[in-house]
Amino acid sequence: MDTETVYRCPLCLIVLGEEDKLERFCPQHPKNSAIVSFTQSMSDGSLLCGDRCNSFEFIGGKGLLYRHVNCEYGKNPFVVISKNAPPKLDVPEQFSTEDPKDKVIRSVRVSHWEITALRKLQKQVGDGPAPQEMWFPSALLLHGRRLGSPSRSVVVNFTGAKGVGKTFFALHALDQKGFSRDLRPIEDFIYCYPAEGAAVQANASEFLRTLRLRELMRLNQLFTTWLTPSTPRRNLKAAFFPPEATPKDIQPPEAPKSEEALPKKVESTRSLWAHGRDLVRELAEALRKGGDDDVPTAFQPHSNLTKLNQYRTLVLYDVAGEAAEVAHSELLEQLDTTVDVIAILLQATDLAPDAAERLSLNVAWNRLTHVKALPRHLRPRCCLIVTKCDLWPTDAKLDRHGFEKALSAIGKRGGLSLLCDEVMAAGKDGATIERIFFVWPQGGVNLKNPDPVIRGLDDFVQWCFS
Ligand SMILES: Nc1nc2c(ncn2[C@@H]2O[C@H](COP(=O)(O)OP(=O)(O)OP(=O)(O)O)[C@@H](O)[C@H]2O)c(=O)[nH]1
Ligand SMILES: [Mg+2]
Ligand SMILES: [Zn+2]
Ligand SMILES: [Zn+2]
Repeated sequence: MDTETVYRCPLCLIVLGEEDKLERFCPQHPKNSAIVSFTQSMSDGSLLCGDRCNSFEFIGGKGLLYRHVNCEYGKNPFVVISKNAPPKLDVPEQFSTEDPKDKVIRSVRVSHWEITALRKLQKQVGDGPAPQEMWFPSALLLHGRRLGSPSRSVVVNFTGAKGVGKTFFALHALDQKGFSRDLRPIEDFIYCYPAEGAAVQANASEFLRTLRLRELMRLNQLFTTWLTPSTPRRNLKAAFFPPEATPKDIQPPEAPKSEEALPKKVESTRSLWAHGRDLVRELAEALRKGGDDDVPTAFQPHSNLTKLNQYRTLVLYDVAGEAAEVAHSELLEQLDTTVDVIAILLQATDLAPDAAERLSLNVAWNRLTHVKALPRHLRPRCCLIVTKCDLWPTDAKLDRHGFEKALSAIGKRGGLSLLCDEVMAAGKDGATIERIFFVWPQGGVNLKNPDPVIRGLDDFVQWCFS
């Protein structure tokens, strides 16, 4: 195996090593479950269900699941722990919640595949003690190389002030209809980290509510009324994309329509070229050294573990605004050095000449200073996402240049002027911000348009995988 390849648990983000164990559960062969040592599984394929079982190819009802034994953060929100009884898995089919439209408490059924899979697990555990960790699809086992080179799994930290649109954008990144070009997700996985000390019911219903949101989107129904401010924690939203990029996927975007003029993006072709160049270099280096062991992973026949990683996965940590609004957040500091990309969101409406407060700009500046202060070798790639561009509030053009103009018109002093400097430098050598994306739902958010295309989403996702 390529020594640079590392595998990480998607829920706690630690690099899996000798002491770590995973349990696998195959819904097609529930009796075949086993706890396997991670290192051992590299050589004997014990992380797969069996020679003839293809559950590793699926995400969803038929797909192989793992849990990271003793995972520090990834606990199952449906496990009830009581004093005198063993931990019990209790996955409801429905939950009660206030309907945001008429404010009446209703019972809502959730039929996302995760609930079906967890109920199957519940049946399997029966009266025995339930493991306390959360299960995740085998394809979500993070696979990457240490050196931030192009990877098939990209972990993004989404942060920004409250209400800036993190959850809205993250949810659309899981939805095929949010995209306008060929690269579209084929499945998704959602997880809400249970709040410490909170009642099981509260954690479970937050999780069910998020799954319900996703379901409404899939059904093309209005879901924005269901968006609630998140509790100050992270949520995980993962989108799975088809295995290989076809050349069509990585074409530069079509020229924007005049009223939506955005800077021409040549980034995706550039990075594709850079990726190819890196692979050729690696291969040349390996051939020069000689010996099969040195052949880079991309050229090796599929080992049992690489079988699992056919999908490209985009993992979005959607961190509630409160965490970003304080000067120091332990949660963010931990995430900042373990993710591949830090995406800082700010909202276009804060650019209005008469905006009452510009919280999202101040938070973005605060976040940027933290990213800048990280040691080089620990610093993830960083981008800025300008949300709510359907509500673009200034006369300046909706493009990079107009954004710079609008920013400098409102803030010449203090933090805002420093934010301006960072924005001006974006994309240049050594700059903190690598790219700026402008995003908005085409046609705005309204009842007639519950599931719009999200402008800028394709570019963002392609950049993440580049
Ligand atoms: N018009 C418009 N509204 C948006 C857009 N993005 C989000 N919204 C709305 O803004 C509100 C807040 O969005 P959220 O995604 O919940 O914000 P958040 O950043 O997750 O907020 P917290 O979870 O509280 O930190 C919702 O009512 C969304 O419908 C956008 O691009 N355009
Ligand atoms: Mg949110
Ligand atoms: Zn199986
Ligand atoms: Zn873990």
